[in-house]
Amino acid sequence: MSASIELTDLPFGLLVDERGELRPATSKVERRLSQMAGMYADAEAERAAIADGDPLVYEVHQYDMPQHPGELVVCTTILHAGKVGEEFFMTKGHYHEVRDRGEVYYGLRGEGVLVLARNDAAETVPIGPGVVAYVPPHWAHRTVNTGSEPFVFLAVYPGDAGHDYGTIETEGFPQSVVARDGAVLVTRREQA
Ligand code: S6P
Ligand code: ZN
Repeated sequence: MSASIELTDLPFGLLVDERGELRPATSKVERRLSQMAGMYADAEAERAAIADGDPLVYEVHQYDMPQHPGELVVCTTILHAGKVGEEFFMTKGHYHEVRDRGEVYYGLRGEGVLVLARNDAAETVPIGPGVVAYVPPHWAHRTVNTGSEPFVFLAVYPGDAGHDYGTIETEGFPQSVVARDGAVLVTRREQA
């Protein structure tokens, strides 16, 4: 770590609301379905949805920090409601580039599931308003909106964690979350 890195040495407050607005935010990311092509099990439904308007799946609003382990990044995710085939809208999912960096999520609105994977192990944690969910170091993580309104949560993670999307793009998650017979079901993922 460079000694010249500029650390944030003054306290401050951010305003967050249940819509996921973070004020101020220093960066915003929008992910449309075409930017996560190949991640849903039903390839035909995925192609059709991209052709039919390419829906906005989620947004991330972030207050960026120096890439230093002592700093904490704060961001919100607004994961919209929808399905591709029977699979609920979800984030791409990632490992932290620095594998031993954990993370905390805090539910603000809607209903969702945090899906985690490590080696052959798989776990899920339901998140709703007021729930604090813990992502331990070394676990890949993604969220899924299992409701009919936006699923919104706040996340806090170390400044140097980084994001490894490539491993998930190659290997996928062992579990997917689907709507079947009117119920929310966590299933063994069928590869696309
Ligand atoms: C960052 C944290 C979240 C996700 C966001 C979008 O470490 O886990 O802010 O970035 O939910 O998911 P993804 O997988 O596209 O980064
Ligand atoms: Zn993360």
